[in-house]
Amino acid sequence: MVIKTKHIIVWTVLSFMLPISGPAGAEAGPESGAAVRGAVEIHQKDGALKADRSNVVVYLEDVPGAAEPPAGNPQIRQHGKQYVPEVSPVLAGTTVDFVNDDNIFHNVFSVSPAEPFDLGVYKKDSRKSVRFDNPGVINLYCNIHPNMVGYVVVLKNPFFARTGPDGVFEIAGVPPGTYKIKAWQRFGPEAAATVITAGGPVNGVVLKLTEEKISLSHKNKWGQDYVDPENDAY
Ligand SMILES: [Cu+2]
Repeated sequence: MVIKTKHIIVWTVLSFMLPISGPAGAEAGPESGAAVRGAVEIHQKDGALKADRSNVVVYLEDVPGAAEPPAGNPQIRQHGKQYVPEVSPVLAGTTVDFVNDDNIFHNVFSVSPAEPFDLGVYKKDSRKSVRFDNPGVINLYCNIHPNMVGYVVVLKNPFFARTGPDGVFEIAGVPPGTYKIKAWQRFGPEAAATVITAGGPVNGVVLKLTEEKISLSHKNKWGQDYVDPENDAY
């Protein structure tokens, strides 16, 4: 998670200086606190803004207090030879269920240092689970299908959001304080800014990401090239 200085913008907003905006009831957090809202921008190599700003994980780096993982396990489905969702931010300690929707066998493995694992090969309607205890980014691959690429982003607190295509985010229930807010993407370095809330909402945070790569090609679980990418025979 190396941050380049040129990608850092410091966006410091004293929340009491801003009018409250957004629909009533937007603060859906489990506890009292303020919403932090904004959007990400993705600047491509040619300088153009990327239209699809989905699957960016926006999170607050350090927030005091303990939090429990969700009671129900989040699911990542193997659907149409893709991981759905492709990007899953979770709180450390969360168990994720991997469910095979496809009428073919899939594997799930990761060689990421934070949580290396291999779930073996399993068939339609089967599920296997992994508990993610260590913060970090865990790349998900399938040893059969090289185009299956997913990510579990394990975070230290529950103050995070995943963007949709419009790049908009809202993190609810943030306690008063000064925080570093970061945006993680698949195709380049993170962006960061600082937010300050005195108890009211913070609006208009902009995190500017730079896209540096397109390819997500990778090796199989043995560290070798995939031999027959179209082999669905098993
Ligand atoms: Cu597969």
